[in-house]
Amino acid sequence: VLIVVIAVVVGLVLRNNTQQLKGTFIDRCKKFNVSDCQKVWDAFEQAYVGRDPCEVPMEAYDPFIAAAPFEPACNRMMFWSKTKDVVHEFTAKSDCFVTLEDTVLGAVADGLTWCGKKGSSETFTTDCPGWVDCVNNPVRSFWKRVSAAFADAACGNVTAMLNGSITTPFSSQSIFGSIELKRFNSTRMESLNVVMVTQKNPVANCTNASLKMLKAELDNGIQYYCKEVSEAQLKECSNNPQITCGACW
Ligand code: AVW
Repeated sequence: VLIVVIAVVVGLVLRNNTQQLKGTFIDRCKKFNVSDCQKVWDAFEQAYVGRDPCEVPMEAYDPFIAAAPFEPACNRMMFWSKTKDVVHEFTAKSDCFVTLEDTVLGAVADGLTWCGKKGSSETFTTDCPGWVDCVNNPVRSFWKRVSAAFADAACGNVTAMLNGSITTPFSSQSIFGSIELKRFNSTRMESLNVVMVTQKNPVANCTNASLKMLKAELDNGIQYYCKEVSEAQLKECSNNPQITCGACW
């Protein structure tokens, strides 16, 4: 028994970065009943392995998008900006809305850091460029590419959760503003429903100036609505799943 325990411990210590990230990726992938998660991993890895970690454009993940099975959930798709925690706390408790991170496309990499190196076939999880260190880094390009795919699929009535506790809830430089909003298409989409999440003393509401820019960028033919919802109200809704879907706002 002792020998087995020692062997397992040594094995764990020797597990390299590639295997750790791959393990997490494959485990998360399998939760979506994907038949060939190895194939999805291979397509993901080819985007950055052996490359300079500042020279990975978003197109490098095209094969990953092609390999990952993803079906749009019309009328339930949830976009967000500056509300990461509150939106996921909300969607985790019910199946009414689906964020990118709730799909296989986003779930496999949520919260992770990775990059490759020129001349190496390994995946590294430390000493990778940060979000703003260089534009074409593996993590930022990944989120741009999967966000584009998620927005391309947006259909029916779509929701976006924005932060009413900051002065500029909508930023045209965010992924939501620079990628997703631009790809919303009126042939598939009926409406964009902004949910402005507010706290006790809201800094911004639906009359906020930044929303004018959002409306101006929205494809003609997509209806625009905005509603203010307090964080307390959101919590109440997620604790009562039967009212979450239709009647929360
Ligand atoms: P966000 P987005 N430095 O809350 O609209 C480090 O602004 O962009 O929402 N990390 C960053 C930076 C930065 N300057 N900017 C963004 N990030 C990372 C996918 C960070 O992890 C979904 F479909 C932050 O928590 C949403 O609709 C996250 O990106 C949409 O994109 C979100 O930044 C949200 O992107």
